[in-house]
Parts: sequence; C-alpha cells; structure tokens
Amino acid sequence: MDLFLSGIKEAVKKFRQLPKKPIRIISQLDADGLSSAAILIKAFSREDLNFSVSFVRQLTYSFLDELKREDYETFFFLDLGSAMLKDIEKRLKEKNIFVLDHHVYEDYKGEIINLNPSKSLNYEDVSSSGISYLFARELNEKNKELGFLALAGALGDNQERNEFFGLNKIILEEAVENKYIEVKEDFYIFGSRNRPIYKALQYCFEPYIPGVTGKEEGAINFLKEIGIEIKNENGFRKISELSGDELKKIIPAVILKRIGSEEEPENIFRKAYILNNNEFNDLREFSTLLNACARLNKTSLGVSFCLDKEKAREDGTKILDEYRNKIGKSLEWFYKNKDKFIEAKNYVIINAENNIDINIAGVVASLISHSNVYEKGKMIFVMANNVIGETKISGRVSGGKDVDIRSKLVKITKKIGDYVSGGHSVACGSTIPQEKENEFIEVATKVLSEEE
Ligand SMILES: [Mn+2]
Repeated sequence: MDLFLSGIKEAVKKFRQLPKKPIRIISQLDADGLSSAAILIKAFSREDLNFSVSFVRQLTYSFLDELKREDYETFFFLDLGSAMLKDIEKRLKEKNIFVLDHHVYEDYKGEIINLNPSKSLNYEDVSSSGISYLFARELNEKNKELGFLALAGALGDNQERNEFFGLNKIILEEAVENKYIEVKEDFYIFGSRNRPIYKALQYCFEPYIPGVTGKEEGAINFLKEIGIEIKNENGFRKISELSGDELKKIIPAVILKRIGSEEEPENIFRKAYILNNNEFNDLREFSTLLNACARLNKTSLGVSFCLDKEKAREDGTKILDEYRNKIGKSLEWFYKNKDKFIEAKNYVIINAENNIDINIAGVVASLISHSNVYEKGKMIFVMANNVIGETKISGRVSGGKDVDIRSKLVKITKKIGDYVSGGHSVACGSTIPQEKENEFIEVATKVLSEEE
C-alpha cells in the first residue's frame, strides 16, 4: 500500500512540473469512471487548469488514432487503458500520459505513468475513483471533500461487502472523521425511502427476494399476505410512511422468503453511508444513480450530480426509475426463459439477443450472479446485441466465488478473432460482431466443457 501511495506522490510531483496547458481526460462510462472524472474535473478546476473530457465504454484502436491527431500534451486515462498500455504509448509518443486504472495489465515498462494497484493490492482495496481521489488529495488538501465520490465509484465496482477494505476503508475513515459521511446500520431496501412500498420491494434487486424482486404482482401480493396496506387516501404509501410495527412485519417476512437461498437469509441488513450536504443522501443510491446515468448515456448529467450538490432530487429520481424499469423488464425476461439457456455444470450462456439492452447487460449479469438462481461458482455469460450489429458478452461468477472467468473469456474471444476482453477475474466483458454470435457460443461450449 505504501509503495502505491508513494507512486501517487511521485506522479503528482511530475504532474506539477508540467506546463499549465489543457489536459485531455478519457474515462470509462460507468459509475467508477464518472466519479473518477468528476474528481479530476474538480481538482483541475481548483488549479485553474483547462481540460476536456470524453467517456467511452471501451478504448479502441480507432479512438486512440483520433486522440493522436489532437494537440493535447497531457492525457489522463481513467478506469481504462490498462489493457492497451503499449498501444497508447505507441500512438501518443512524446506525450505526458497518466493512467489511473485498476484493471489487470500485462507486464509493462515504459514512459506512461501507470498508477495501477492490481499487482500489489486486492481488487476490493481501491477503485479508479479512489486512485483519482488520492491523486487529487495529494495535489490539494481541499480535495478531501471528494472522498464520497471515491467511495461511490468503489460501490459501483462492487468493492464493498458491507464494509470497505484497504485504501477504500482509509478513505471512508477520513470522510467520517471530517463529517462528510455518517455510517449507519440499515435495512437493505431503505435506499429507496421515497418510493411506494410495493415499488421499493419490486425494485429491490439486492437482496434478491424470491417471488418479489422484479415482479410487480409478486410485490403487491407479498404485502397483502403480511397485511400491509399498499394504498391510503393519498395514493400509494411510501416506505417513509410505514409505522414501526409495519416495518417489523416486513423484515421477518423478507427473511422467511429468503430461507432456502444459499446466502445467509438474515443477511438483509447492511451499512448505510449517509452523505451530509447532498440531496441524494444515501451513498448506495447515489452510486446507483451514477450507474444509471452511465447506462442511459447521460454523462454530463452524471458529472453534474457529482459536482453540484444542489442538483434537483427530482432529476435523479426520474433517471433511477427509468433505469430500474429497464432492469426489471430484463430480469422478467430472464426468469421467464430460465430453462431455455445453454447450461452445463460449470457455466450458463444466456443469449438475450435484443431482450436485454446492451448497456445494462453487465448489470443484469451481476444481479443474476447475486441471486440464488445458479449454484455458487457457476460462470454466467450474458450476451446482448444492439441495432448497429454489436454483441456484448458480460461474464460474472455466481455467488461471487473466486473463479477466473476473465481468462476463459479471453481464451474464447481470441479463438474467434482479435477481440479485446477486459475486466477483472470475476467480472469481465467483451464486444464482438453480431455475426460471430454462433461461433462464440460454439467455441465457448467447447472451451468451458473441456475444463469442467
Ligand atoms: Mn473501475
């Protein structure tokens, strides 16, 4: 950890020596990437530096070629770049390049300032927004106020297991000490205090409540069964309107529903990270909001949510609704077709075609992997395509077990062509042309069965 931190100090030192010229920021289009970029935007503005920002879902050769033609001298790659360090260096010769990323990288020795903890720290220890935060804080103490963004990114990348670890933990402790964040024990679904009760349950993806999650009717019936009125004279009742007794009814009922799921059934409490001075005061909900902005391609709105604490709550809620509806529909499709997928002992391939929006394929894959549908350790591949002929493959491991699914995906995609696969050992992705779908499935079945 110390070695990594001294690397950041060193990088900031070098950064300070550069002429004050406009900076080019390229960041990943997800919650971690949005938070990372927002942190540096704030930090650079503080230093009176100019910059321009782009978000991409994947770094491609053609995008690098475009960057090559731009006349910036300093480039920041956030939450991406690790898989292409040599390509970046080759195309952006003589430029000052900083890569703040935590994805796995091949051995690299070159000119790029590569702030990547993946070889020295655990995956859970820090996200790219954490690295960006540490960089910003080293640049200027005032950036300490941005710790919540570092943690929003870490949450977005699933680094929290009801507690933070490593550098994330240190960042949280600092934020708590400075009164930016307060930690409380809370019931899972309370991220959504202002929604109708049945909607909160229907959209409660974590924990997954069998028969209720993703099912409007299921959620309504569940509440009826335990004797909770879903409506009153003002319309649908909200979580915040429930009495203490009613809450006491819901919790054991949820636990009961979850008995039989492999996970500890009583594991429905978790820490809530309450933000001071933010309209969206639950950090998990805020992180989900950033995810939603990313998936719905609302990047500038996402950045403005990060930087502008007064930003209307209504905007955020609307986006979250749109997002959760999409997820709900995808999950509904999944459960309806559960028996139709290509499944073996150690893997399942879910070819959703256009039934799942390509932009939320990863989220849906994660939710499936956290539910109790498949046994622990099973590799889950979700395939989804879009109208421009791309197919995205998202890989996750059921139950979060430590199985290296990324190396499998790399092996498969390499066999069918020269496609980049990125990610982490338990969460990875790749994009292939749609006409390669059948070939992918064929090769995947072979590769994954061999290793059964
Ligand atoms: Mn990340």
